[in-house]
Parts: sequence; structure tokens; C-alpha cells
Amino acid sequence: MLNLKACIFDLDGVIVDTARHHFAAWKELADELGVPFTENDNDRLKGVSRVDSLEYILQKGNLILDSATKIRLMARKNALYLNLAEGTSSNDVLAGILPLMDEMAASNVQIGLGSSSKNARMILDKLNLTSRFNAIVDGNNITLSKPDPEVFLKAAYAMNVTPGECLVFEDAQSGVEAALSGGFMVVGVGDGLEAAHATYASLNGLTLKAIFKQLAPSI
Ligand code: B16
Ligand code: MG
Repeated sequence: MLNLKACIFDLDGVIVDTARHHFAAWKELADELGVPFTENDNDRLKGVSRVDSLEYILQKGNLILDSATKIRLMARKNALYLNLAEGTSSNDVLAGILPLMDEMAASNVQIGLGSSSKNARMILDKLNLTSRFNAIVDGNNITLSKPDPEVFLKAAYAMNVTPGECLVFEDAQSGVEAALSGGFMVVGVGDGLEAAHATYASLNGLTLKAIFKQLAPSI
């Protein structure tokens, strides 16, 4: 039986639906650059760092730009994103997250964050969730973006647990890959995440107990 000591949550797309703001901001930037950008492109960019996301768009448009221009474009994308995320509040915590976190706290399971976003702390503050976390690792603390497992390994290390004692919650292909390659159990939230140990359309109404039941055959 899995000896669960910690759960690590991705942020965008798992705890809060800021993924739509990332999409809208990248879409506006891509439109300005004359590069077609679809929901499908956005799915591939979920969990991917700001710089790697820009490189993806530039490559798609066959654009080669100098680094000063790239820095300006990333700042512009972030300004667009911040503007869209400005009104985020505790009402935006996705359904199912708070009861799951309550159950974890009551079962002495630590709670960590493993997000690629450099805006993660600001968003957690707006959601009024910061104090619930035992460890927060985000885009400011890592050198390698998902699908590299660095963000989850650092979160596990900060909570003094091994990957085998952690369950990761992810909505992105890159994040599921990152968790698997780090040796974590992973729950996928949303479509197209068949590689995860268990997947759910949403975490609404789920309990740790129910997740364990689902995971049982794989552990
Ligand atoms: P920022 P996550 C990721 O967050 C987003 O999914 C991805 O769309 C975004 O490009 C990345 O953070 C970087 O975000 O520009 O705010 O630093 O899903 O890993 O919580
Ligand atoms: Mg995500």
C-alpha cells in the first residue's frame, strides 16, 4: 500500500483555472506576431515555462528574434496575463480542492506546490491558500521546466519525503511526464493524460480514499 506522506499540486489547471488567462495572453501576442495559435497549441504549452513557450511560438512562425526582443515579448505576455488574472480571488479555487486539502491536513499528509509559473505565489495569495502549503516550489526556484521532474523533486525534498511517498496532481502532459520520470504517483486532471496512474475529469467530489481505491492496482 502506498505510504502517502505528501501531495504535490500543480497550480494552473488543477487549483485554479488560470490556464485560460495564459492562453488568452499568448494568443494576443501570437496574433501580434502573425503566428497562428490554437487551443491545441495551448495544450502543449501547459506546464511549460514562459521562455520555452515563447520559443515554441517563434518556431511555429519561423521567426528568429534577438534576445532583447524576446525579453520584451515575455514581459508583454506577462503584463497581459497579470491584467487578466488581476481579479482572481478565493472564489476561483476549483471545486473539490478545499475538501481534499482538509482531508490531507486531517490525515497528516503534507501539501506542496509544484508549478512552473513565476506568478504562483501571487496567485496563491489571491486565492487565500498560501498558508495551507508546507512547501512551495515554482518557476522562480527551478532551472529545468516540466517535463523535467526538478520542480516536484524540489518540493518533495523541501517536505523531507521521497518521491515514492508523494502523489502529484497534474493537468498537463508535460507535468504528468515530469512526475512519472521523478518516480512519483500521479493523478491526471482532464483529458489526454492516460499515462497517469489515475485520471479524473475534475477533482470535484473526490476523496483521498476514493483516489487510493483507484490507484490500488498500480501500487
Ligand atoms: P509564468 P503550472 C505553468 O503553470 C502554466 O501551465 C503555463 O501555461 C505557463 O506558461 C507556466 O506556468 C509559466 O508561467 O509565465 O506565470 O511564469 O501549470 O506549472 O502551474
Ligand atoms: Mg498546470
